[in-house]
Amino acid sequence: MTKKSFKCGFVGIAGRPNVGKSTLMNHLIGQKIAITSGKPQTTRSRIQTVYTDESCQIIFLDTPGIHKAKNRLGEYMDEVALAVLSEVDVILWLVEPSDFSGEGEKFIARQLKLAGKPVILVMNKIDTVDRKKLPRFMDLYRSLYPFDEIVPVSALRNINTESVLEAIKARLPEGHAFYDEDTVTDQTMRQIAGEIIREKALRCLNEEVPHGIAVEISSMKERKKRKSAAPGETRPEDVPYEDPDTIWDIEANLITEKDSHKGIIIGKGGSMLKKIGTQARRGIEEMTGAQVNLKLFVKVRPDWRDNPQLMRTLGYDLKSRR
Ligand SMILES: Nc1nc2c(ncn2[C@@H]2O[C@H](COP(=O)(O)OP(=O)(O)OP(=O)(O)O)[C@@H](O)[C@H]2O)c(=O)[nH]1
Ligand SMILES: [Mg+2]
Repeated sequence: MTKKSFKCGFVGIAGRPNVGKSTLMNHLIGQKIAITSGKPQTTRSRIQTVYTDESCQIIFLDTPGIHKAKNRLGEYMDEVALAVLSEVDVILWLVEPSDFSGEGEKFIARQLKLAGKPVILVMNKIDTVDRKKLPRFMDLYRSLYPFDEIVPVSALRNINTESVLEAIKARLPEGHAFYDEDTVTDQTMRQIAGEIIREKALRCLNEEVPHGIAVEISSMKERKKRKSAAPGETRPEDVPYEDPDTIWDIEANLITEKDSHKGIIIGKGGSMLKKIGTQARRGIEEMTGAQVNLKLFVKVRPDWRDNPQLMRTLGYDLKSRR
């Protein structure tokens, strides 16, 4: 009997903003690593995660939504997304089920042709439409690009997502695993904590305010709980944390570009900042499995989204990514 060969490769997840790229990646790897929200341009950087089973290892690269950039941050995001297309073995183009296709779709189709990789069209959010319409939507996309395969799914409702893995596996090169099976992501705990805070700000705030927010973790320290609790400190036996002996002390700045936005982020009597802080603390506690003390501050950095130096200090730098 011949031994089945192992497959390993990189898969880029690309598409317009808000189509569900990060939701699908989190679902496929079975863990929440990339943040998600109902607002476009949630993902700003390339986020790598690793899926490993007995027959293959898939290294996913989630990317920012490709869009018409209105500032330098937008240009950076588009550059990150387009660079991934040439670095991977297989591309997933995620779209929503609709018969609308415009300049954005044509642009992406042209970039895919340039990349010359196998492309799987993943039509996501099929839970939102009448299934009878799907063949028509697929025909429209087929007229834009000669896909290797088209897979209709709902990442949120877990419909047909296994087929995405099968379609990828069929096109992965043979090879050994690059990472050990415990590796899940290239993101540090500090980066994930910052992203969780940004996610809660995105979800709590409206209009243009959340898009101008960046998060800077100024301090993140782990300490062991004392045997007898200090005032305000919970004793290990009080809370069912996975790691009951540890506390994370985190201080973070919510960076905004306008003075007028600072007041909105803080809210009446500090209520909005408190809401964001409470949700973020819970999210970080889920990630660390330990108690978290989170202190949030709001700082104004005028027009940081058009300032390459400020962008660099906030982690949006193409050079540091490579
Ligand atoms: N109904 C429905 N909603 C979905 C599905 N997949 C994702 N969503 C929702 O779509 C919104 C956007 O999801 P994200 O995963 O953040 O989308 P994205 O493509 O990563 O967005 P950007 O990072 O901004 O490019 C969120 O509110 C998700 O809950 C789906 O299958 N069905
Ligand atoms: Mg995303």
